[in-house]
Amino acid sequence: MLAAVALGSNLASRFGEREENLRTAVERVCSLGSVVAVSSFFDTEPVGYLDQPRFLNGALLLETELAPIALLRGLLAIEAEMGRRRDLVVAKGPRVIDLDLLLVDGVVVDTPELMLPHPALAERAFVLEPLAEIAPGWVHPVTGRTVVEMLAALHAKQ
Ligand code: PH2
Ligand code: MG
Ligand code: MG
Repeated sequence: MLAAVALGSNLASRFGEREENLRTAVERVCSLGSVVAVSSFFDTEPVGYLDQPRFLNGALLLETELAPIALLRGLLAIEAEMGRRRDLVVAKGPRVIDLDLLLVDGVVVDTPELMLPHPALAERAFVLEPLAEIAPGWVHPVTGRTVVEMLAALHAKQ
């Protein structure tokens, strides 16, 4: 199955600055399947919780045999191994690495542990912009909109 994953970082870590964090995460995601595309990395203004450093955001496409829930757990394990702490910090606050599962083929899931497509996908330019580079025509299985259409709709709103 093909999956789309968002990457974000706005803190330095033992791996280096934000860019090294994203590159390290991409390398580690290779253990979950085959990474078939990686976007450029975009320097972005923090959204939501504003009092934090700027983010570096990107996206990748992963061809994987893992079921969506196993893939999610694999991504969370990589975040934890890279030093992401969920216990000490504010929600939506600064992080060494954030790996969000955005889309898996035509899969729609709505459980407490996993929602697919990612519920905030259509609202986040910092996710749609990099995704539009590597999967412009990927269709949201609920709204029927492509990534490029979602991005255009978001820009039209702002
Ligand atoms: N992630 C958040 C909250 N705000 N802003 C930007 N620019 N990029 C992010 O990845 C981001 C954010 C929570 O996941
Ligand atoms: Mg996350
Ligand atoms: Mg996130």
